[in-house]
Amino acid sequence: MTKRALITGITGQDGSYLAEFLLDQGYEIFGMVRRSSTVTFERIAHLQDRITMVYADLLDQASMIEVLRTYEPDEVYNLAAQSFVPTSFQQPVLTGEVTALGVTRILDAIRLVNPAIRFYQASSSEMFGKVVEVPQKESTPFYPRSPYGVAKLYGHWITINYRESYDLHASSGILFNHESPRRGLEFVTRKISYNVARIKLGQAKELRLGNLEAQRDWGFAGDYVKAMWAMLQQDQPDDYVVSTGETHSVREFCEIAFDQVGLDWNDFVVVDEAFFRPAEVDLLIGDPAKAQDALGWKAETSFDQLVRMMVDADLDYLQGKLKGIS
Ligand code: NAP
Ligand code: F7E
Repeated sequence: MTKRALITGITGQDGSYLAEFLLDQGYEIFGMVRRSSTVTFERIAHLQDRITMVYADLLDQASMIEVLRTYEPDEVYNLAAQSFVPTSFQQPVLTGEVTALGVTRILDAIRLVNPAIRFYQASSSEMFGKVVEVPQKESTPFYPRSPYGVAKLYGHWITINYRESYDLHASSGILFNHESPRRGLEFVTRKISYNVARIKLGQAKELRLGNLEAQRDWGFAGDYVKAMWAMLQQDQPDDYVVSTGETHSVREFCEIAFDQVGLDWNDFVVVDEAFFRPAEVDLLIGDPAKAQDALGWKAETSFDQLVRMMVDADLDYLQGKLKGIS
């Protein structure tokens, strides 16, 4: 029988890649979207005729219950969140409502409507924050450094709590940063690739950034959504770190991105205090051994490939050769 998956956050970066992947696996997809005065479907425009859009909001419990009752999914992937760390400092309560309590709303809806539904929670390496162990693995203690990290930690633990209390097949993927040409323009990787392309095309003269020394374990989103699916195919629910096992600085990202267009990053990057955060996460590097062993998952795209892919895509996008990536 055709499996049915509900994806919250389908209009986001990961939602679009997960929808593509699940469609390839033969799934029927229900994409949860919230009402907006403007259309937010750019990333999934190419899939729209193969997905059923369903309207609900993580802030509205009844809407979640109604969606589950009506569309009867076998699997729910909870990718929706207020996901931008700086916004979480400006809007900490909203971030808590969506990114933390939103998880309880959907878990409770599953418990009430059909506890057999398998559930994926998009946990984050931001939960490790000021890291107490290098590299970070599933057993590493958490130390979040932003309202976003704190909210994700709540979502992580409520997922474990519902698994243990109600025997739900609920798993958390502790995903490290993953990027793509569909990444939001405000995140540092896409901000760099987009502006490198603008500079190359003569549309901008400089790139203003914050902390160039921050180090992240950056992978490709298209690889990471496969791990989400693999978690829900296991007999038992569990939690998994999903990462490349390598770390690189923002500075290194700049070096390769400018190199891709034959320019020197030193000539264009300006450090601007406005982009520093009240509390920073200095270093993230994940140990993906458990995901490799248990799920057979491995990052397939190197850091160098990722950076160059993003710059090339933005050059195409800005020249009108590519749609659906902003
Ligand atoms: P994203 O591009 O920011 O997408 C977030 C999605 O959440 C959008 O579809 C957004 O809808 C939706 N959303 C926000 N508030 C909502 C609400 N109240 N009700 C329903 N939907 C709502 O995020 P992403 O990069 O794809 O990440 C996917 C998930 O993984 C997020 O939970 C994120 O926190 C988590 N995560 C991401 C990374 C990463 O490196 N990308 C790493 C670890 C964990 P609109 O289009 O309407 O705004
Ligand atoms: O910042 C530094 C910044 O905003 C990365 C989200 O998907 O991954 C993401 O969170 C680093 C930070 O991502 C700028 O200070 C320097 O150290 O791209 P980012 P993030 O905060 O790591 C995790 C895993 C998630 O779960 C989140 O949802 O880059 N940085 N200069 C800058 N960052 C930004 N945004 N802009 C700058 O100008």
